[in-house]
Amino acid sequence: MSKPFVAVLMGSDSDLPVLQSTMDVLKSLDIPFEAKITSAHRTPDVTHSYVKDADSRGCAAFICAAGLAAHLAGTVAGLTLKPVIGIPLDAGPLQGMDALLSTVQMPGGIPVATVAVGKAGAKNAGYLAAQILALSDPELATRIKTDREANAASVIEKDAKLQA
Ligand code: RP5
Repeated sequence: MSKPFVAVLMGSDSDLPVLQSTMDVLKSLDIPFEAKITSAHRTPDVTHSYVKDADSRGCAAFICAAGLAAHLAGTVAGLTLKPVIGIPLDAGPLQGMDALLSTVQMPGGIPVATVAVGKAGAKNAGYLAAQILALSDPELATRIKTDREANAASVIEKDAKLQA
C-alpha cells in the first residue's frame, strides 16, 4: 500500500494564493500531498472520480477550499469516509460569510471540519490534517511538537524585543 497522503482541493485557480499557506505547512512537516483544482459546480464528475480514486490510493484526509456558494467540502464529504477539512474563502461581496455558512452547515452524519475563513484557516487546515495523520505516525507527531515549540519560542522572542 502506498504512503498516506493529503489531497488539497480548491474550487478555482483563483483560490491558489490562499491555499499556498496550506501547502507550505504540509511541506514543512514533510507530509506528501496532491493539489487539484476541481469544482463541485463546474466539474462535478471530475470531483467525484478524483475523490473515489484518491480514496482508493491511500488518501488519508481531504482539505477542500472554496468561496461563494462553497459546496466543495460538503460534496467531497458525501463521497468519502476519510476526514474532510473545509476552508471557506473570501471570494466575493459577502467577504467569506457565504462560504463559511455553506461549508460549516452540514447535515448530521456528513461532517466537515471547518476552519476559519482565509489564510489563518488555510494554515490551520494543514496543521489539522497533520495532527490527524500523526495519530498513526509518531515521527510526524514529533515534527508537529517541534513546530509548536518553535512557534512559542518566536512569540517569546518578539516579546523579549518589545521589553528591551
Ligand atoms: C468558487 O468560486 C471558487 O472556489 C472560488 O473561490 C470562487 C470564484 O471562482 P472564480 O470565478 O474566480 O473561478 O467555486
